[in-house]
Amino acid sequence: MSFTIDSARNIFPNTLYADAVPALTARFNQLSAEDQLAWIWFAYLEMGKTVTVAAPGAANMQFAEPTLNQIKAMGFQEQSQVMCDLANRADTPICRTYATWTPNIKLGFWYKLGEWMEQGIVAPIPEGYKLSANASAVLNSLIGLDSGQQITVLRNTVVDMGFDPAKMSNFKRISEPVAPPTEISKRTKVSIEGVTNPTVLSYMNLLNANDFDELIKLFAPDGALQPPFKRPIVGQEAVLKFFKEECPNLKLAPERGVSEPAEDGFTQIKVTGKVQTPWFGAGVGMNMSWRFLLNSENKIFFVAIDLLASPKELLNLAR
Ligand code: 45D
Repeated sequence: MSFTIDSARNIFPNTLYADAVPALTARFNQLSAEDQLAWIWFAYLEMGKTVTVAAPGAANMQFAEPTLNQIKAMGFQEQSQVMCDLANRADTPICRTYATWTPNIKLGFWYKLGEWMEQGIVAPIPEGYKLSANASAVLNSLIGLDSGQQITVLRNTVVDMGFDPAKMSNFKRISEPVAPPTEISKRTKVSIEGVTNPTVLSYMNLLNANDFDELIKLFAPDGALQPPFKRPIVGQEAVLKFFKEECPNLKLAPERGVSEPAEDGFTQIKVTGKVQTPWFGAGVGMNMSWRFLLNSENKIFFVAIDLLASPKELLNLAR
């Protein structure tokens, strides 16, 4: 019996991922649009006490500029309406434009609006706005999570706003220019306690160097990558597109792992360690695992990336 993508998803099945994140995201989605916007505002303020959002240099902002200028020119009431529409996933021109942006552009857009709200250029959350009891409870749960899980919840809320692309007939994600990879002489090399497999080491090093064209060659043609809380992305073309759209400037710091033979000449390797996003830099180290399944040619047939439930999971390398 040979592996399928579905069976591959179950390697190292006792990996405990941060299920608090989808649980909280689901509770957030039950809130009214007004409550959602205020909730994010309070969550953002609360998190700002411990972590700082780094440069909005993380996003190609030129794509959001026309929409931002349009919003800037509106009165407060109209601005509030736009923000509510985004939270409501309404069918409006701005919500349709928003849907075509990559997660980084969406984050950069809100980063700018947040700045403008503070400066009084965009309608603020009304002074004295009181969250519903439900929203307050959801906020308290968020505050109880580690910072890596908090920023993931926040990212989810932003990424899910706007009109639903599945309902758009002519949907086309904008494609951002991809920055050139890091010069060879400036690249770093990871080392992973317990893992010497060259494919796994190259995966980390090439991702850290933004060298996606070389990185994709480590995958089998029908290979798959499963991002945290997502279904697998299947095939070299789709995975490469994902790398270019969502993975520039990540910093992977794997720490340890195990490698063992699996059936049919496959090898399964689990690695744990930290990941930084360009948005928060060294301020937030997310506890992550990579579960690789390599075929007999040492190509990646499957890799799942999980956000771990707790730092303790960094030491869980059991099958
Ligand atoms: O609504 O090996 C206001 C893969 C109020 C690739 C606001 C990976 C109103 C393979 C405050 C203005 C990618 C899978 C809003 C590895 C309002 C691989 C603004 C993993 C919205 C390792 C809110 C990568 C704002 C990972 C500005 C795990 C919110 C990457 C900003 C994770 C939130 C990245 C930001 C994460 C969140 C980034 C900037 C979790 C960023 C989160």
